[in-house]
Amino acid sequence: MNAMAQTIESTWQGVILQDGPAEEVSSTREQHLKAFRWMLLGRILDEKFASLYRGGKIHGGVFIGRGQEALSVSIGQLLRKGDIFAPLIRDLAGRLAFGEPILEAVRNYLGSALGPMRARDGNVHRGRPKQGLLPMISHLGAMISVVNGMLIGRRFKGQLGAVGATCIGDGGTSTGAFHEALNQAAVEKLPLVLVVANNEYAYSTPTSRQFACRSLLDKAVGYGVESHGVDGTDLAACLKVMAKAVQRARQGFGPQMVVARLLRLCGHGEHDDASYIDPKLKQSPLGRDCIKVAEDYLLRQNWADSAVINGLRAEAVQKVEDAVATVQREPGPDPYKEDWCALASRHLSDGTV
Ligand SMILES: Cc1ncc(C[n+]2csc(CCOP(=O)(O)OP(=O)(O)O)c2C)c(N)n1
Ligand SMILES: [Mg+2]
Repeated sequence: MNAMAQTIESTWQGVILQDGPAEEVSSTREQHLKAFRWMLLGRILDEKFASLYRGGKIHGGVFIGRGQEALSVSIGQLLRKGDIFAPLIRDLAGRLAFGEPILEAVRNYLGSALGPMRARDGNVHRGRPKQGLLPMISHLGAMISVVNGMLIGRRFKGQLGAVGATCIGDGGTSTGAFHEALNQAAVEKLPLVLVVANNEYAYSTPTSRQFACRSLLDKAVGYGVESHGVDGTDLAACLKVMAKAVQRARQGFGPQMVVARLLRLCGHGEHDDASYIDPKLKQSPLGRDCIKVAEDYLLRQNWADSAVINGLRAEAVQKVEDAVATVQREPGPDPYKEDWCALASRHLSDGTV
């Protein structure tokens, strides 16, 4: 096996939580290939969910991260085992990069009793808190204070060194929860990385109707928080900036806010045609597809050729097809097998998930 093939092979090894100081080796060929592979898998799985939704096989909403994979993967991949990750609705690619097995995602969407929430909750509402992957709270901004609380809890126990990361959109930065939590993180100097995806719209509301500051970076300045701007369509830039943010949080410089500019190349959810997005924005650099940008970069650097890229794409398609075929044969929930207690079934209430 030649060196390029070996690297590709190793990027497909094991779906486990990241280990080791990944942020110290940013910008390497291996890291880019690994990230690109998660981006592809996230995109293809998202597209599968969208198609299953249109076919009536998924109940509830489907919210995808098309156009935001570079940003999402950067944070997921740069966290380590022992860190905390609280993703938002467009972070399937980041979840996979952090270590969420593809089967967990498919089981939750298709309502398998073997899924992490045992079909008691759907779509993005899934996680493994014990492994640092928090189930998403829909109320925008609420996840930040949950991560703060976990980081403070670890500090009380003397467990230092972990970073907590969470993601939010431009619209979410207008909530009271966002401001209270950012202020608390700053005062407590918590190792928090707050990733803001400014995709120019909160549902159909443009940023001009959301905030009057020059840039969302200014919101961090107001609380004494270090902030970093990045082109969210550019994987190389995202990996570099995110590595710095994660490292500074881990080294004790307090919360870090990363603000990425990009567009979501889809509706708010699969029920939305996104017809309100300004065509001029779509044609601007913000409207670039981050997968295409990353692919061109890999080719330009001579880190992969088109055969390698096609191979990665074909493997991702196969993984998605296999996972869906497996889950479609699994049983749905059986309420008579649940061990009920107040407001929940026991495994959810005692935190064994
Ligand atoms: C506190 C709160 N208000 C309103 C909503 C309803 N809601 C869900 S997503 C969304 C838009 C979010 O926009 P943004 O934060 O920019 O993220 P994006 O969807 O663009 O990724 C809204 C208004 C909510 N979930 N929580
Ligand atoms: Mg938005």
